[in-house]
Amino acid sequence: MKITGARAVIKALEDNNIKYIYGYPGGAVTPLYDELLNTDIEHILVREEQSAAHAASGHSRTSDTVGVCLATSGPGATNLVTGIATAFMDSVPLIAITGQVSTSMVGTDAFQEVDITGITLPIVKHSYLVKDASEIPQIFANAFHIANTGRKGPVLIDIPKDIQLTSFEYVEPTKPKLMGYNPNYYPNIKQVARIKKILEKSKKPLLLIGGGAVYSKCFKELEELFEKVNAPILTTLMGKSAINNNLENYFGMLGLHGTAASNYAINQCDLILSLGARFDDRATMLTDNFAKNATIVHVDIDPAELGKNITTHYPVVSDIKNFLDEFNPIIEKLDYSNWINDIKKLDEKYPMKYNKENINPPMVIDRLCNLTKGEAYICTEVGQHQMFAAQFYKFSKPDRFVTSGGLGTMGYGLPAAIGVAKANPDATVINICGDGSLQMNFAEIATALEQNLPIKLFLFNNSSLNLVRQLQYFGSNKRYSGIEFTCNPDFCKLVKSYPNTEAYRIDDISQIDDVINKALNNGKFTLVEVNTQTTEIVYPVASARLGVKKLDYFDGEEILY
Ligand SMILES: Cc1ncc(C[n+]2csc(CCOP(=O)(O)OP(=O)(O)O)c2C)c(N)n1
Repeated sequence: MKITGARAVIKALEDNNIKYIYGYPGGAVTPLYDELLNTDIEHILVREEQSAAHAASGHSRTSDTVGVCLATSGPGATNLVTGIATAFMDSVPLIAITGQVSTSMVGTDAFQEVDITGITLPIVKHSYLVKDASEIPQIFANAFHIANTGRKGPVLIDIPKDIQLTSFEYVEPTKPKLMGYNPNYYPNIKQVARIKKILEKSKKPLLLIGGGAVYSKCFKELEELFEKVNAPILTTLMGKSAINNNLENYFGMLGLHGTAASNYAINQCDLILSLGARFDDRATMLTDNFAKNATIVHVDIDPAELGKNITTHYPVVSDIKNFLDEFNPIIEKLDYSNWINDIKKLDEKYPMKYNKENINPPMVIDRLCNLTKGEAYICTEVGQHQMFAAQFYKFSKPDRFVTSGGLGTMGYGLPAAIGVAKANPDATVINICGDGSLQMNFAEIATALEQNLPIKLFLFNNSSLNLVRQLQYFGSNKRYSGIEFTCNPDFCKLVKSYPNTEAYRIDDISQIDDVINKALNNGKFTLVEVNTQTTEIVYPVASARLGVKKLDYFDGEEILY
């Protein structure tokens, strides 16, 4: 059977159960767009290519399918770059397809030509420039395999226009077998036994859960571990939705904006059992002062992570679920009540809190968490609102937190929410945003409406890039520079200018519950705007100079560990 390159691309997507593709057309992908008319795969036309990558990322993170985005050559491809880097940093499986100028023109500075495989080299797991149409079936089979195995990540496939039009004799791809690519999913049993012994010897262990545990889908296995090992639990930002945040032993997020209790625990513990956390600098802060008294057991699917940022005493290469499948059955019940009580006391002395007199983001997020029972999908942009969401939304179900943790990409939340809502049509999908971030990609409101997605935007409007203001407050002696917006739109009117939307403003504490309930139940795309103060600070803040050894707590209080 002879088929064209473009048909082969669509067939490869069909064969991989792809139902949606997020994209934006252009001259170098017209054959692919023509082929999209002959398939059941639904194309979702975004308003800018970056959003196609973010939407595909949101889809991927909250479903069993790999997100796919499509852009034309040149500016279309470069607009994808931020989205690809965002996915790379958070280990999100993604297939990014770009059109390229025709083969004979590659390298001639042709119209809309850009070397996208070169540009993206450091931010993809792998990339392909297709040189022969007959390679397409195998390239796609390999690309899906690479994106969705081992430590997951984005794969870029750049396809010249003439190759999309070329016909070739179709041959089924073989099962991917890639030289030098053999991700290891299973732990060495001897190592698992050794870690059991190390844990049993420890007096003050703590369990640190990272994003790798979310991707490993080991919610149940983690609960089994927590039932057996009564030790304190911490998470990274990315690990928050790997566990039920209401567990009694869970002391919150560690690091820069982590709880006082978790940073205390890091200082005091004698063992960290890290499951899928990569010791990012926001979590460890200054590594010289990080967990100085602790033996570090680091379980990660990516061998390159082990010992990368901090000295690892016991590295284990494994998928987290597979590690727990071996570890849980051999572990006896272990109880560290004294150690837990120690941390609890500190937690009671220095709890997470917010001002109860004036309306503020933590107060609204706390209510939102209550009214959604911690079960909503929470997407975020990047800024203070993101940190408040991480601190105050207590997730009770797995895989619900969709945030750009690694790259910290403003403009991520709304398009990601579109992907989440497409992948989970009956779920409540909320994007928590600041006015700076929302304005980066707010044109995607139209995409959400075209798709009939009743996403809820919770906008904390301070007419300012307030997380940067906070950095300048602490780091630049309160010399504020380049952070103020003096011409913001009336966001409610803006959203209402689209058909079939709702917009509410919360001005007073007494309105919070009522407005949240209305927003959650109206079945429409909705904006809830809360005007907040620029004086808002995300507390606690770990010291840039001393890391987790010193914390600026609320009301100017300092905690030294
Ligand atoms: C694309 C991008 N540009 C710049 C930054 C740097 N940055 C981090 S937070 C922030 C301010 C965010 O402002 P806003 O979205 O209004 O949220 P707020 O902090 O006010 O809650 C900026 C500019 C970034 N993270 N991403």
